[in-house]
Amino acid sequence: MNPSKKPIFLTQFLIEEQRSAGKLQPNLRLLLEVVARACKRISIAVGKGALGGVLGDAGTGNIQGEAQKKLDVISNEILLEANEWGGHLAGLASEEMDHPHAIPDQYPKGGYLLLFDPLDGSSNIDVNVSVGTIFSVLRVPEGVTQASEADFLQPGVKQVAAGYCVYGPSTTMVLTLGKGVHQFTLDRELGSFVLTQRDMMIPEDTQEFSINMSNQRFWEEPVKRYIDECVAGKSGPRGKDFNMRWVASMVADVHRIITRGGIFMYPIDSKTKAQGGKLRLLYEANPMSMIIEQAGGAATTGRERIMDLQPSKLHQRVPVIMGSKNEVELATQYHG
Ligand code: AFP
Repeated sequence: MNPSKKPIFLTQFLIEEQRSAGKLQPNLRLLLEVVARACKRISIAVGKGALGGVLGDAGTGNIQGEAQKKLDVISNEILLEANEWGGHLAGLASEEMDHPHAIPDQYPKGGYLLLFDPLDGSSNIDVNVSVGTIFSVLRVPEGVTQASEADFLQPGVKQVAAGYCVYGPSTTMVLTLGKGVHQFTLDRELGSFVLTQRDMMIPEDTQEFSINMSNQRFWEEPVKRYIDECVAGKSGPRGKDFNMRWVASMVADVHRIITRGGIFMYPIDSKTKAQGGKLRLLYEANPMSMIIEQAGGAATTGRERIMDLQPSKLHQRVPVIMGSKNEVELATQYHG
């Protein structure tokens, strides 16, 4: 951001998007503002750390059999509470809930569906490493007021907006409405998101890969080949040295890639094959794929474009390879 220029707040940005040829529907604008407000509350809760008494396990598990952290549960509740009454939604779905959350009877229903991972990377909370919120917005099928699970099973290409928030040294929100990717930074004193980068673009080439190397022995041949060639560096077939980074919060790894390029991989392996992969399609892979593609990158399962997949269940998992276009294409090409 140019400090001599007047800041553009998220509200102003969204109103301008709405005005320019009616690109953004008023109800979608309201939805995004409400999500942003919820993220500010999550950011405050995360930022208090041990002082807020919010660290540690909640003592419960989610549908994926993963232990829930207190902040997973708190973040989920913040997003539900913020969004259920506004009249812009016909349903919400979350990583932390087995089934979609119905809009309570007393509130009006709207034309959108909101899906989210309320606190991605939550195993990093207790060690004070970046975590984040990922969200995806779909249109509710025509004629539906109270959405059922089947209404959420739409391919990623149907998303009307997607975004994530990283709760790191600063809180940043990255948003796409289907035309470019924009970054907002939370001004903590003002309590407002300020536009800090318009039209983010991922470099097409990179020398940085991101994968959990401890899974190496479980990988399929194409992934082994791709990573072996990166690791071989200058003297290998790629003829250049590669660096490696793995935060283990997808939001943080993808944010780095959007900022300076790279390839992020959570491929299918023999450990996760039975469940279809590690990461969730509807509220992790799809929104991140939309953002990555809108920023000029690519996102595949290794075999197909992620956003073309027809989901078959709410908590479906998929293999994920995303980031700098030329690297994703090469890794995908190795899958034959
Ligand atoms: P948690 O939210 O349970 O910490 O999972 C985070 C995540 O889904 C994704 O954000 C990371 O990229 C990935 O898992 C890390 O997985 P590994 O722990 O297997 O490296």
